[in-house]
Amino acid sequence: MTMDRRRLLGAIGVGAGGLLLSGCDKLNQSAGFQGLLHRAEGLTMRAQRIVTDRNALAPEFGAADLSPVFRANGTRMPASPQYAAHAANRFVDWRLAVDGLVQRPLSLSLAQIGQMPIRTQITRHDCVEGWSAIGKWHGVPLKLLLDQAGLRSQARYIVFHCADDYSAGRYYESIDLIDALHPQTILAWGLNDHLLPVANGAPLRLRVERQLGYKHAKYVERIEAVESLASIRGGKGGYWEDGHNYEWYAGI
Ligand SMILES: Nc1nc2c(c(=O)[nH]1)N[C@H]1C(S)=C(S)[C@@H](COP(=O)(O)O)O[C@H]1N2
Ligand SMILES: [Mo]
Repeated sequence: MTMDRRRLLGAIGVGAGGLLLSGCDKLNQSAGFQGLLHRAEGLTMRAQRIVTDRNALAPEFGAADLSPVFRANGTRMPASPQYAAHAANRFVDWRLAVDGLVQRPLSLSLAQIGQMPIRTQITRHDCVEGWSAIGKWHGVPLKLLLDQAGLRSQARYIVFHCADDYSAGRYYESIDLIDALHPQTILAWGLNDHLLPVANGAPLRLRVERQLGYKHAKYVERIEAVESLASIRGGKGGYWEDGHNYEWYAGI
């Protein structure tokens, strides 16, 4: 289905503006369709599983579709002195921790992560605030990091702990293993053929292409495998979920 849509869009040669108005997106955004979806009590993941294939790929685009500027949203520069010191030092002493329900907890430098296999993908980012942008991301598939750490059998969710303080504490997000192991779910260290700018989450940010913008945690410094989200912070799996009633599963 993804391939058919991509071939169709390629064949009719629409540019970035046209892509934003392609048929599926119109359907997703139409009030009637949204209303239909939300009428079902407790939609989100269960119903999403029935109406869409969660393993399907998000559309990928071509170089001609790239947004001239990939805007930044939310935190643009984490406020902590530790972060400022890492940024000033080009993140050479920065480490990513991978821990929780894993057999081999990891502490990886950016150089080590950069030496792992690279996936590059041009995808569209959709923010609930009503803007979209197409960017080219470079990073390591999350699955490879999790394979290296060895998930324990009880692990059900992956939590991303970020370096930036939002009003109620550090930003954080979480996804289930279907998204964590999805081939387009990457920890990106590059954007548009450059290292990731600070404003877009340097040195490492999540791309989870089947979900909305707020799920794409920036400034990730710790990845934790857990059995349940109940004991993490507010218990709803993310900064916006805990404090502002955003959906935990924000499928697009
Ligand atoms: N750590 C962290 N991650 C975050 C945010 C943030 O403020 N802090 N904002 C989220 C939101 S709402 C969006 S739309 C995207 C914005 O990514 P960008 O700055 O690269 O556009 O990051 C998401 N991840
Ligand atoms: Mo957003």
